[in-house]
Amino acid sequence: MSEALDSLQSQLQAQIDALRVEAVAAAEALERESDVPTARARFLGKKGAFAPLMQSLGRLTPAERPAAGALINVARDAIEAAFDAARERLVEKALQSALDRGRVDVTLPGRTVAMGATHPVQQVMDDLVDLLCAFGFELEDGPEVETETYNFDLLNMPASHPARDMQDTFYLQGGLLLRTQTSPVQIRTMQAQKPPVRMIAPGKVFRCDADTTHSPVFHQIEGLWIDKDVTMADLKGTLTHFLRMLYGPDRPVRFRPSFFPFTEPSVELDVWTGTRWMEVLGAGMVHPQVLRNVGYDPDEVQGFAFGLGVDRLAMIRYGITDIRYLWENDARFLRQFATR
Ligand code: FA5
Repeated sequence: MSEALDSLQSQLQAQIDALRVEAVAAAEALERESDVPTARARFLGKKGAFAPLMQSLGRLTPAERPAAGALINVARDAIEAAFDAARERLVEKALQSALDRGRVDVTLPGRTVAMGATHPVQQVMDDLVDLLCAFGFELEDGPEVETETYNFDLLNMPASHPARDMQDTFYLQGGLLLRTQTSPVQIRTMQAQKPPVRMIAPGKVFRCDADTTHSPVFHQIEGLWIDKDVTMADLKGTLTHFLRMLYGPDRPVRFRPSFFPFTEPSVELDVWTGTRWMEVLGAGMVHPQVLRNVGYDPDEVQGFAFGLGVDRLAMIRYGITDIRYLWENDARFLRQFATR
């Protein structure tokens, strides 16, 4: 090797070493992973510090080039490794600081979460439904927003019928209303099924009504049993048995004759609260006109229907004197009925 080449090589070597030291120091000084690519490009990128060195290779003879090229490659590899190490270190550091920020002290006492409980009306509703299902009634459902046809007309209460005034109705636009009773589900079920039918339909109903035993939103369970030879005795037996299961055999109950356009004869049932009689349900033998309205033949089938006032049954069970307590959402009141 000539002296000139020697000096060119050692000059190149010195440059490479200087760059390498600078690059490794720069990699080690980095503090964020996101800064790694820019710093790396400053040395190894197309326009980085190594680019002129690569170009200078062109000024060497073919014989000189391999050794010089190898020097550059070794340095580049070392720098590449320094930036890889920096990336790894910074990723680890970011992870550690995220973990430190989110550190959980497992020795601290837990925060208690206030537990809700089933509302007393829902508890009674659930019990009633269970009991009635055990009697063989099947669950049905219907809309809370109804048409006049289902809420009234098909239940034998045409527009002119004075019985419509028995239930103060919340009317909506477009001929719709909030159902005043669960009885429309009777109609919907009979329209959809052939007899025999034995169904219950629990749900919310709405009336413009408010005092100690009347709430504007309350709950009913409709019951319907249609078959070839269902009689008034079945009605009385079923409902008496049902109330005995609920309140025990000693609770006084009484049937009173009543009137509903969709049943004939009709009755109401009162339960003794301890201080007074409380009306809890309306019932009766399904009116032949209602059977005809759904395409049933009243000479072939008959049956009974009932509509239970669930909130009133809850008042009796828990000795609540004013229905409005049930809906004021006072936690001190509701907590008394928590079962868990
Ligand atoms: C009816 O709603 C009839 N659909 C029941 C029926 C069904 C009769 C099938 C015959 C055959 P009534 O308006 O009486 O009837 O209401 C039934 C029960 O709901 C009442 O006995 C009472 O316990 C309860 N109830 C009525 N209005 C309210 C109210 N505003 N707040 C709480 N409970 C009420």
